[in-house]
Amino acid sequence: MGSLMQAVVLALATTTFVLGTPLVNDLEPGQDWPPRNSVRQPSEIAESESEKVVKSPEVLEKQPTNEVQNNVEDVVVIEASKEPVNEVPPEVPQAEPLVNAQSESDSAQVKSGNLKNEVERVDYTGAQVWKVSTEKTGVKQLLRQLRRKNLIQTWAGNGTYIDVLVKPHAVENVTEALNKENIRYVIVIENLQKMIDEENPPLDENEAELQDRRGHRMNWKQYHRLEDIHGFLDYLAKTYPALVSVKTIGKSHEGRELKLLRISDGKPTNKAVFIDGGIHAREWISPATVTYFINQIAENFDVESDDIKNIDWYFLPVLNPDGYEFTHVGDRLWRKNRRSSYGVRQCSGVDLNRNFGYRWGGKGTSNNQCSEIYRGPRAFSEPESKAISDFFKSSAANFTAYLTYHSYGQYLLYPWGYDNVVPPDYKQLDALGQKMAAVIENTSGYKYTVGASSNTLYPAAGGSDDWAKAQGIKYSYTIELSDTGRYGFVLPTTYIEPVAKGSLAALRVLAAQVNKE
Ligand code: 0X9
Ligand code: ZN
Repeated sequence: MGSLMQAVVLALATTTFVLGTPLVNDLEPGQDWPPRNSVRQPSEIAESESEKVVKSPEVLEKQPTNEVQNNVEDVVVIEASKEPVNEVPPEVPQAEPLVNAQSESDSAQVKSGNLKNEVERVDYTGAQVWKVSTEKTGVKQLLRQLRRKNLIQTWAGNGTYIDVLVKPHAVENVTEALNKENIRYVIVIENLQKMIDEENPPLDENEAELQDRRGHRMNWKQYHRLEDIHGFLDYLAKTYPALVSVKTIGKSHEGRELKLLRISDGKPTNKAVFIDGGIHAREWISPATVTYFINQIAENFDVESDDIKNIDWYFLPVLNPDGYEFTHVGDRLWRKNRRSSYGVRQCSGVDLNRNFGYRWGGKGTSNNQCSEIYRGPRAFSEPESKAISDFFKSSAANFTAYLTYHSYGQYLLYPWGYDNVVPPDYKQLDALGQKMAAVIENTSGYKYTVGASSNTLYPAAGGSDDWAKAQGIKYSYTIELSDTGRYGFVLPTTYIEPVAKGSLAALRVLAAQVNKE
C-alpha cells in the first residue's frame, strides 16, 4: 500500500451556508401524479420469487478471506463507548440535546455554543484519518478493541486496507498499538477538522449574484443546504410544468419534506427509473450528483437522447433530510437519520440502509441503538424508508432500474447485499455494471469496482437496493461514488463536477439498457 501513503496537502478555505428559496409548486397533499401505463406493480411480486438465489461460482469461491473487509461490523460500525443498548427504550419523547451520538469521553470535543437554538457542533480538531493495512492477521481484532475503547472509528475499506478515524486523545495509544504489532499505516488526514473547514468554501460575489438571477441557488461548485436543493426542485417544477413535477412523499422524523421530482414527457410506453441520494447523511457527494442529473435532464430535455426521453425519471436527492441538515450544523460525520433516542442521548438515529423490509435484521446490522448500523426496531420503522416503500406500492410506473447513490470507495454494487448470494440474473447486472464502470473511467478517469454487494464489500441486510430488487426491479445498484479514501466523506467541492460527469455518462449507459428491456 506504499503508493497510497501520500502526504496530506490541504487547501485553504472556509465553510459557508447559503440561504434558501421559498417552496413552490408542489402537488397538493394526496394529489397523485397522472398514472402512467402500468405494466406491473413491483410490490405485487412475491418476495419468495425474489428469493430464488443462485450461488455463483465466483461468489462461492470468494468466501470472506479478509476479516475486516467482509464484516460490516468491522468496517463501518462506530460504537459508542457506552454499554450496548440492546433493547429500544420505551418511546417516551423527551427533549434531546443536539449533540453528536458519541460518548461524552469522546475527544472529538463538542464546542459548547450555549446560545438559544444554536446547535452544538462536533469539533474534529486533531482527529486524524489513517489508512491501515489489513494484510496481517489479527488487525481486525485489534481495531475492534480500539473501537470498543472509543479510540477510533472505522470508515471504509477493501481487501488491503481500512480507513480509520483516530480520535485526538488516542493518537499516541493507537500509534503504539499498531507499531507493537508491526501493522502498517499511513496518516491520510492529519487534522480532520481543518479538512472539514476547507471542504465547502463560500462562493465569490459574482457567483452569488448569478444565483439570485437564476431563480434558484443550486450550482455544482458547492455542497448545498436542504433548502437550496428543495428550492431548486420547486424551481424546475414551476419552470417546466409540462415536464417536471414535485411531490412530497412523506416527512422525516423532524418533519422535513421528502421531495420526489419526476421528469416525464408522459408517453405511456415509458419505462421508469428511480434514483435516490443522501440515505447516509455525511455522504454529501451523493445529493450533489443526483441534483446534477436532475439539472442535466430537466434543463436539456428537448435536446436529450431518445434513451433519456423515453424514461420517466424519479429523483429523491435527499432521502435523509434530518441527517443531512445535521451534518451541516451539528456533526459533519453523522450517518444515520435523526430518530430520537429518547433519553439515550448518544445513541440517536437509525441506519436507513438497514431498515428496509427485505431480509431485515440479518447480517451486518445491529440491534444496538448506539451502533452506526442500527437497523431500527422493525422493518420500515422509519418515516424516510417507509415513504419509499409506500411510494412504490402506490405508483403505477414501470420501474426497471433503481439506483441509490452513496460514498465512498468507487463501487458499482448489485444484489444481494444481505449475504454472499446472487440473483438469477446477476450476469446481466454484472455486464451492465461493467459497461457503466468503463464509461466512467473513460469520461473522468475514476476506476470503479463492479460486483455483488455482499461479496465485494460486506454482507449488510435491510438495504434499499436489496428491497428494490426483491420488488422485481431488475437493475438495482448501489453506487459508491468517489473517492477511494484520500478525502473519504469530506470530498472537496472541486470533485463534484468530475464525479457527477462520470456518473452521468454511466446513467446514459443504464438508460440505453433500460430502453432495450
Ligand atoms: O453499508 C452500506 O450501507 C453501504 N456502504 S456505505 O459506506 N455508503 O455505508 C453499502 C450498501 C450495499 N448494499 C447492501 N448491503 N444492501
Ligand atoms: Zn452510504
